[in-house]
This record gives sequence, structure tokens and C-alpha cells, in this order.
Amino acid sequence: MALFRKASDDKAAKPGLLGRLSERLGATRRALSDNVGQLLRRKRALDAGLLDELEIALITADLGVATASAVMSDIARRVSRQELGDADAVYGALREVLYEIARPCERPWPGGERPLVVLMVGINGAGKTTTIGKLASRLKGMGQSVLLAAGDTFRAAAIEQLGEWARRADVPMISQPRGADAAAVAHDALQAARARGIDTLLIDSAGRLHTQTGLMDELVKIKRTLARLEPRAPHEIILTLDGGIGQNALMQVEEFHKAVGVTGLCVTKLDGTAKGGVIFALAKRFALPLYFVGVGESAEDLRPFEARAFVDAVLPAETDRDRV
Ligand SMILES: Nc1nc2c(ncn2[C@@H]2O[C@H](COP(=O)(O)OP(=O)(O)OP(=O)(O)O)[C@@H](O)[C@H]2O)c(=O)[nH]1
Ligand SMILES: [Mg+2]
Repeated sequence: MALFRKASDDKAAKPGLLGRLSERLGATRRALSDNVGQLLRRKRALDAGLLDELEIALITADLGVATASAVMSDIARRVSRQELGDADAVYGALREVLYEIARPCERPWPGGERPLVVLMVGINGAGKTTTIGKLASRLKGMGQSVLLAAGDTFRAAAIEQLGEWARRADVPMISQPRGADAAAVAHDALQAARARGIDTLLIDSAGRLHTQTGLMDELVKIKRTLARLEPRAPHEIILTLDGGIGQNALMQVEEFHKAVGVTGLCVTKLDGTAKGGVIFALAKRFALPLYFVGVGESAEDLRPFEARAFVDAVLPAETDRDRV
């Protein structure tokens, strides 16, 4: 069953949605397409100097050195084989190369397990709780039963914040008082999810840095506790990343993956940053599923990641370039 409509379907249903995605990603589009477009519009010869400048423009738009260099060696090879004759051809090729990099990250939300157990992890303020709230609304809207687990027993008001999202989405939440063992909350929640025949259990967790060994150990304990009840649980360990941190996101994926094993990503706050090009760096380096991107604070601002729509929004097709 296709649980999530793609942005392209949304576009058909609600005219202008692609336009709105493009609006939300405006800062990243300006960082990427304005600079690249400007270089290519000058109608200069496609020489090594221009290709170097394009590479710098990609690095500046937060694709990172490794990804920008890989992209531009591909383009340079095609220029030298005379496959790309002019600036427009280079621009089109760039769009295709970026699409091919991002495409493996476009994956459907997992199905098949019941309850599907999802543990949300990430550093402080990345957007974990908000993303869980938005996802709960989305799944509920698709007819699923959802249970939230207030696994952040550490930060003041974290339980109330998740509770507010639970109320908005009209889904139940399992919690214990602040300071309780997060693994115990996860344990109770999984038992409740099974007893109530819940489709998806979303477990929040406290924000932490990889250097906070005690807190990282807590995640390992949550994982172990869940696996004792259900060997394959948690089925998904999703790392929420703040898109505004740019290249630091790469290190966060590495560190969280080392500690608990990350099965997928959500990248938030792409509406408020020019650093959205980091998605290409993440895709190139890890090719992990990027289930959702956050482009605002309300429930409908969580969008399934669609590589084509993303590339169109940040590096519009030639014909769209003046319009957006
Ligand atoms: N503009 C925008 N703001 C977002 C997005 N996602 C989250 N936020 C905001 O980011 C802030 C932090 O979000 P939280 O969900 O509390 O982050 P968290 O990872 O749970 O934080 P801790 O629990 O402190 O670790 C909140 O003010 C959210 O409204 C997004 O996609 N766009
Ligand atoms: Mg939180």
C-alpha cells in the first residue's frame, strides 16, 4: 500500500505545491542556483577556470568539498569529451548528476511490521519531537493507529511538548514522570502498542551529543530493552538533523551510526536555511533513506523526500529559472 503520496501527486491534487516547496527552499535555491546560474549565464568558454568556479559555487552552497569535486569531475569529463557543448548543457547535466546523487535517498516509509517501532534520535534542538508530532498527524491522517512514547525524560517540558503534539494529532501517548528511565518508558510503550494493536509506535528521545557518553549509552539501553520484547525492534532508528548545521550533519550521522546504528534520516528546518545543499552531501556519502524533510513548523510541513522535486526546487530547470 502506498502510504505516502509523492510530492508530484500532491502537485496534481493541489496546484502550486511544487511552487510552495520551491518557496520554502528559497534560501538554498538562491545559494545554489543563483551562483551557478550567474556563472553559466555569462556565456564564457567552458574552460577549466569556469569549471573550478562552478565547483566553488557548489561548495559554497553546502554540497561539501568531496561531493562538489565528484560532481564537477563528472561534468569536466563530459565537457572534455565534447558531450556538453554550452552553458545550458552544463546546467542540465548538473541537474541530472545531482538528481542521481539524491535519488537513492528517496524511499517509501517502511511498512510490514505491526507495530512498526520507530526510535527518533538526534542532538538537542534538531527537531525530533516536532518531527514525531508531524509524522503522527500524517500517519493518523492516512488511517493508521499511532502511539507516542515520551522517551525524553531528561529535558524540562519535553513530555508536555510531545503531549501537545499527541493532542493535536489525536493520538495516545505513554509517559512517565520526568527523570524516569527512558528505556522503561519505551518498554511500557511497546507493550501497550502490542496490546492495543497499534500500527506505529513513535518513540521520542532526549537530545544528546555524541560526546555525552552517558546519554549515548541510554540510547543503547533503549534499543536493547525493545529488542528483548521484539527481536527486530526498533525497526527504524531515525536520526533527525537540523538542515541549518550544514556539513556538521555528516559527522552527526557518523557518530550516531557508530553508537546505535541509523536506518534513516529526517532533515528539518530547510525553510530557514541556505545550507540545504547538504542533502546532496549526505546522499553521496551515506545514501541512507531520507524519509522526510521539514520545511516549516506546522504538521503539514513534513514532506516525503522526493529527489526530483527537491532538485527542481533548488536548481530549477532552464525554462523555470526566471520564473522562480
Ligand atoms: N522552521 C522550522 N522549524 C522547525 C522545523 N522542525 C522543527 N522546528 C523547530 O525547531 C525547534 C526545535 O524542535 P524540537 O522538535 O523541539 O527539537 P528536538 O530535537 O526535539 O529538541 P530537544 O528535545 O531539545 O533535543 C522548535 O522550535 C521547532 O518548532 C522545521 O522543519 N522548520
Ligand atoms: Mg525533543
